[in-house]
Amino acid sequence: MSGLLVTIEGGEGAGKTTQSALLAAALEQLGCSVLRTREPGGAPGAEALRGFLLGRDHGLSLRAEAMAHFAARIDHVDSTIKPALASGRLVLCDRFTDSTLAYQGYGLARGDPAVLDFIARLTALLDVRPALTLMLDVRRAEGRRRVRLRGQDDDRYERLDEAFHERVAAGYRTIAAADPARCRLIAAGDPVEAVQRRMVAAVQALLRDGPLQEGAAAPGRQ
Ligand code: Z5A
Repeated sequence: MSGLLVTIEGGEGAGKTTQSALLAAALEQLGCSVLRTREPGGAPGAEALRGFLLGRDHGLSLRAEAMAHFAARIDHVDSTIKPALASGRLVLCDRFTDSTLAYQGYGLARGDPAVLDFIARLTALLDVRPALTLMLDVRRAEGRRRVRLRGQDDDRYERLDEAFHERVAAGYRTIAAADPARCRLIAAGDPVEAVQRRMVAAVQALLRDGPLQEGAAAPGRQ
Protein backbone atom coordinates (compact mmCIF):
# COMPACT_ATOMS: atom_id res chain seq x y z
CA MET A 1 0.00 0.00 0.00
CA SER A 2 1.46 3.34 -0.98
CA GLY A 3 -0.64 5.78 1.11
CA LEU A 4 -0.09 6.93 4.67
CA LEU A 5 -2.35 6.64 7.70
CA VAL A 6 -2.15 9.56 10.16
CA THR A 7 -4.32 9.42 13.26
CA ILE A 8 -5.41 12.22 15.60
CA GLU A 9 -6.10 11.40 19.24
CA GLY A 10 -6.98 13.19 22.46
CA GLY A 11 -9.70 13.71 25.03
CA GLU A 12 -13.01 15.48 24.42
CA GLY A 13 -12.70 19.09 23.32
CA ALA A 14 -9.00 18.72 22.49
CA GLY A 15 -9.74 20.07 19.00
CA LYS A 16 -9.39 16.90 16.91
CA THR A 17 -12.24 17.68 14.50
CA THR A 18 -11.21 21.34 14.10
CA GLN A 19 -7.58 20.45 13.53
CA SER A 20 -8.33 17.55 11.20
CA ALA A 21 -10.27 19.87 8.85
CA LEU A 22 -7.52 22.52 8.88
CA LEU A 23 -4.75 19.96 8.44
CA ALA A 24 -6.54 18.34 5.50
CA ALA A 25 -6.89 21.73 3.79
CA ALA A 26 -3.21 22.58 4.40
CA LEU A 27 -2.05 19.20 3.06
CA GLU A 28 -4.29 19.47 -0.01
CA GLN A 29 -2.59 22.82 -0.70
CA LEU A 30 0.75 21.02 -0.58
CA GLY A 31 -0.50 18.63 -3.25
CA CYS A 32 -1.55 15.63 -1.09
CA SER A 33 -4.76 13.77 -1.81
CA VAL A 34 -6.33 13.54 1.67
CA LEU A 35 -9.21 11.43 2.95
CA ARG A 36 -10.67 12.62 6.29
CA THR A 37 -12.47 10.04 8.35
CA ARG A 38 -13.35 9.29 11.99
CA GLU A 39 -14.04 6.59 14.56
CA PRO A 40 -16.21 5.08 15.72
CA GLY A 41 -17.63 5.24 12.20
CA GLY A 42 -16.19 6.09 8.81
CA ALA A 43 -18.13 3.41 6.89
CA PRO A 44 -21.88 2.58 6.81
CA GLY A 45 -21.65 -0.50 9.06
CA ALA A 46 -19.27 1.19 11.47
CA GLU A 47 -21.55 4.27 11.66
CA ALA A 48 -24.43 1.98 12.69
CA LEU A 49 -22.24 0.58 15.48
CA ARG A 50 -21.34 4.16 16.51
CA GLY A 51 -24.96 4.88 17.41
CA PHE A 52 -25.04 1.75 19.56
CA LEU A 53 -21.69 2.40 21.27
CA LEU A 54 -22.28 6.09 22.07
CA GLY A 55 -25.90 5.75 23.12
CA ARG A 56 -27.09 5.12 26.65
CA ASP A 57 -26.14 1.87 28.45
CA HIS A 58 -25.52 -0.80 25.84
CA GLY A 59 -25.09 -3.50 28.49
CA LEU A 60 -21.88 -5.00 27.06
CA SER A 61 -19.11 -6.31 29.30
CA LEU A 62 -15.88 -4.34 29.16
CA ARG A 63 -14.03 -6.72 26.84
CA ALA A 64 -17.10 -6.99 24.61
CA GLU A 65 -17.25 -3.18 24.43
CA ALA A 66 -13.57 -3.05 23.38
CA MET A 67 -14.27 -5.73 20.79
CA ALA A 68 -17.31 -3.83 19.46
CA HIS A 69 -15.05 -0.79 18.88
CA PHE A 70 -12.75 -3.14 16.96
CA ALA A 71 -15.67 -4.59 14.97
CA ALA A 72 -16.51 -1.04 13.85
CA ARG A 73 -12.80 -0.41 13.20
CA ILE A 74 -12.34 -3.49 11.03
CA ASP A 75 -15.36 -2.49 8.93
CA HIS A 76 -13.84 1.02 8.63
CA VAL A 77 -10.40 -0.38 7.70
CA ASP A 78 -11.79 -2.79 5.10
CA SER A 79 -14.36 -0.46 3.52
CA THR A 80 -12.66 2.95 3.72
CA ILE A 81 -9.06 3.05 4.93
CA LYS A 82 -7.45 0.24 2.93
CA PRO A 83 -8.96 1.29 -0.43
CA ALA A 84 -7.79 4.88 0.14
CA LEU A 85 -4.27 3.77 1.12
CA ALA A 86 -4.15 1.46 -1.91
CA SER A 87 -4.81 4.44 -4.17
CA GLY A 88 -1.96 6.39 -2.55
CA ARG A 89 -4.01 8.81 -0.43
CA LEU A 90 -3.09 10.26 2.94
CA VAL A 91 -5.80 9.09 5.35
CA LEU A 92 -6.42 11.45 8.28
CA CYS A 93 -8.38 9.57 10.91
CA ASP A 94 -10.00 11.23 13.96
CA ARG A 95 -9.45 8.53 16.66
CA PHE A 96 -8.17 4.97 16.07
CA THR A 97 -6.75 2.10 18.17
CA ASP A 98 -5.25 4.41 20.83
CA SER A 99 -8.79 5.53 21.71
CA THR A 100 -9.69 1.97 22.70
CA LEU A 101 -6.51 1.66 24.74
CA ALA A 102 -7.08 5.06 26.42
CA TYR A 103 -10.88 4.86 27.02
CA GLN A 104 -11.55 1.15 27.53
CA GLY A 105 -8.06 0.12 28.70
CA TYR A 106 -6.86 2.98 30.91
CA GLY A 107 -10.22 4.70 31.54
CA LEU A 108 -12.83 1.99 32.14
CA ALA A 109 -10.49 -0.91 33.08
CA ARG A 110 -8.17 1.41 35.09
CA GLY A 111 -5.10 0.02 33.32
CA ASP A 112 -5.85 -3.63 34.16
CA PRO A 113 -2.95 -5.47 32.41
CA ALA A 114 -5.27 -8.26 31.21
CA VAL A 115 -7.52 -5.75 29.40
CA LEU A 116 -4.54 -3.81 28.00
CA ASP A 117 -3.14 -7.09 26.68
CA PHE A 118 -6.53 -8.03 25.18
CA ILE A 119 -6.64 -4.69 23.31
CA ALA A 120 -3.01 -5.08 22.18
CA ARG A 121 -3.87 -8.48 20.71
CA LEU A 122 -6.88 -7.02 18.85
CA THR A 123 -4.62 -4.23 17.55
CA ALA A 124 -2.10 -6.78 16.28
CA LEU A 125 -4.86 -8.39 14.18
CA LEU A 126 -5.25 -5.21 12.09
CA ASP A 127 -3.32 -5.08 8.83
CA VAL A 128 -2.85 -1.30 8.86
CA ARG A 129 -0.85 0.80 11.30
CA PRO A 130 -0.58 4.59 11.61
CA ALA A 131 2.68 6.07 10.30
CA LEU A 132 2.09 8.99 12.67
CA THR A 133 -0.25 9.71 15.57
CA LEU A 134 -0.83 13.31 16.63
CA MET A 135 -1.94 13.36 20.27
CA LEU A 136 -3.63 16.61 21.23
CA ASP A 137 -2.82 17.33 24.83
CA VAL A 138 -5.08 19.82 26.58
CA ARG A 139 -5.98 20.32 30.24
CA ARG A 140 -9.22 18.53 31.07
CA ALA A 141 -10.86 21.76 32.33
CA GLU A 142 -10.15 23.52 29.02
CA GLY A 143 -11.46 20.59 26.93
CA ARG A 144 -14.62 20.48 29.04
CA ARG A 145 -15.07 24.27 28.77
CA ARG A 146 -14.89 24.08 24.96
CA VAL A 147 -17.42 21.24 24.76
CA ARG A 148 -19.84 23.08 27.09
CA LEU A 149 -19.57 26.22 24.94
CA ARG A 150 -20.38 24.14 21.86
CA GLY A 151 -23.52 22.95 23.64
CA GLN A 152 -24.18 19.46 22.17
CA ASP A 153 -25.63 16.55 24.15
CA ASP A 154 -23.01 14.46 25.97
CA ASP A 155 -22.32 10.94 24.67
CA ARG A 156 -21.98 7.90 26.95
CA TYR A 157 -18.29 8.54 27.62
CA GLU A 158 -18.59 12.30 28.13
CA ARG A 159 -21.05 11.61 30.96
CA LEU A 160 -18.46 9.60 32.92
CA ASP A 161 -16.82 11.27 35.94
CA GLU A 162 -13.72 13.48 36.08
CA ALA A 163 -11.53 10.67 37.46
CA PHE A 164 -12.33 8.60 34.36
CA HIS A 165 -11.27 11.44 32.04
CA GLU A 166 -8.06 12.03 34.04
CA ARG A 167 -7.20 8.32 33.60
CA VAL A 168 -7.84 8.63 29.85
CA ALA A 169 -5.51 11.67 29.62
CA ALA A 170 -2.79 9.90 31.62
CA GLY A 171 -3.32 6.81 29.43
CA TYR A 172 -2.63 8.84 26.30
CA ARG A 173 0.64 10.12 27.80
CA THR A 174 1.66 6.55 28.65
CA ILE A 175 0.89 5.40 25.09
CA ALA A 176 2.93 8.29 23.62
CA ALA A 177 5.90 7.54 25.86
CA ALA A 178 5.80 3.84 24.93
CA ASP A 179 5.82 4.49 21.17
CA PRO A 180 7.96 7.58 20.46
CA ALA A 181 8.60 6.53 16.86
CA ARG A 182 4.90 6.94 16.04
CA CYS A 183 3.42 9.42 18.50
CA ARG A 184 3.80 13.20 18.68
CA LEU A 185 2.34 14.92 21.73
CA ILE A 186 0.96 18.28 20.53
CA ALA A 187 0.30 21.05 23.07
CA ALA A 188 -3.33 21.91 22.21
CA GLY A 189 -4.35 24.48 24.83
CA ASP A 190 -3.26 27.39 22.62
CA PRO A 191 -5.29 29.21 19.93
CA VAL A 192 -6.37 27.14 16.92
CA GLU A 193 -3.78 28.66 14.53
CA ALA A 194 -0.83 27.90 16.83
CA VAL A 195 -1.93 24.29 17.27
CA GLN A 196 -2.43 23.99 13.53
CA ARG A 197 1.15 25.08 12.81
CA ARG A 198 2.41 22.27 15.10
CA MET A 199 0.20 19.70 13.35
CA VAL A 200 1.32 20.74 9.85
CA ALA A 201 4.99 20.73 10.90
CA ALA A 202 4.69 17.20 12.28
CA VAL A 203 3.09 15.85 9.07
CA GLN A 204 5.56 17.73 6.87
CA ALA A 205 8.41 16.08 8.82
CA LEU A 206 6.82 12.69 8.14
CA LEU A 207 6.45 13.43 4.43
CA ARG A 208 10.03 14.72 4.24
CA ASP A 209 11.86 12.16 6.41
CA GLY A 210 9.50 9.16 6.51
CA PRO A 211 8.45 7.41 9.73
CA LEU A 212 11.01 7.58 12.56
CA GLN A 213 12.84 4.42 13.49
CA GLU A 214 11.95 2.81 16.82
CA GLY A 215 13.73 4.65 19.63
CA ALA A 216 14.97 7.44 17.34
CA ALA A 217 13.37 10.28 19.29
CA ALA A 218 11.61 10.97 22.54
CA PRO A 219 7.91 12.02 22.37
CA GLY A 220 8.62 15.65 23.27
CA ARG A 221 5.69 18.07 23.26
CA GLN A 222 5.64 20.30 20.17
N1 Z5A B 1 -14.34 6.03 21.96
C1 Z5A B 1 -13.99 4.97 22.77
O1 Z5A B 1 -14.36 4.95 23.95
N2 Z5A B 1 -13.25 3.96 22.24
C2 Z5A B 1 -12.85 3.93 20.95
O2 Z5A B 1 -12.18 2.98 20.51
C3 Z5A B 1 -13.22 5.05 20.12
C4 Z5A B 1 -13.96 6.08 20.66
C5 Z5A B 1 -12.81 5.08 18.67
C6 Z5A B 1 -16.41 9.53 20.32
O3 Z5A B 1 -16.94 10.73 20.45
C7 Z5A B 1 -16.41 8.91 21.70
O4 Z5A B 1 -16.11 7.53 21.56
C8 Z5A B 1 -15.33 9.52 22.55
C9 Z5A B 1 -14.39 8.38 22.89
C10 Z5A B 1 -15.15 7.14 22.53
N3 Z5A B 1 -15.99 10.05 23.71
N4 Z5A B 1 -15.51 10.90 24.48
N5 Z5A B 1 -15.24 11.65 25.27
P1 Z5A B 1 -16.91 11.84 19.34
O5 Z5A B 1 -16.12 11.41 18.18
O6 Z5A B 1 -18.30 12.23 19.07
O7 Z5A B 1 -16.31 13.01 20.16
P2 Z5A B 1 -14.83 13.35 20.53
O8 Z5A B 1 -13.89 12.53 19.73
O9 Z5A B 1 -14.66 13.33 22.01
O10 Z5A B 1 -14.73 14.79 19.96
P3 Z5A B 1 -15.21 16.15 20.50
O11 Z5A B 1 -15.76 16.15 21.88
O12 Z5A B 1 -16.13 16.66 19.43
O13 Z5A B 1 -13.90 16.97 20.56
P4 Z5A B 1 -12.81 17.34 19.47
O14 Z5A B 1 -13.13 16.82 18.12
O15 Z5A B 1 -11.50 16.98 20.06
O16 Z5A B 1 -12.92 18.95 19.45
P5 Z5A B 1 -13.55 19.95 18.34
O17 Z5A B 1 -14.94 19.47 18.00
O18 Z5A B 1 -12.60 20.21 17.28
O19 Z5A B 1 -13.64 21.24 19.26
C11 Z5A B 1 -14.56 21.34 20.32
C12 Z5A B 1 -14.94 22.84 20.49
O20 Z5A B 1 -13.78 23.57 20.86
C13 Z5A B 1 -15.45 23.48 19.19
O21 Z5A B 1 -16.46 24.37 19.50
C14 Z5A B 1 -14.22 24.19 18.64
O22 Z5A B 1 -14.56 25.31 17.88
C15 Z5A B 1 -13.49 24.57 19.91
N6 Z5A B 1 -12.02 24.60 19.76
C16 Z5A B 1 -11.26 23.72 19.07
N7 Z5A B 1 -9.96 24.05 19.18
C17 Z5A B 1 -9.90 25.16 19.96
C18 Z5A B 1 -8.81 25.97 20.44
N8 Z5A B 1 -7.53 25.68 20.13
N9 Z5A B 1 -9.11 27.00 21.22
C19 Z5A B 1 -10.40 27.28 21.54
N10 Z5A B 1 -11.48 26.58 21.12
C20 Z5A B 1 -11.22 25.51 20.34
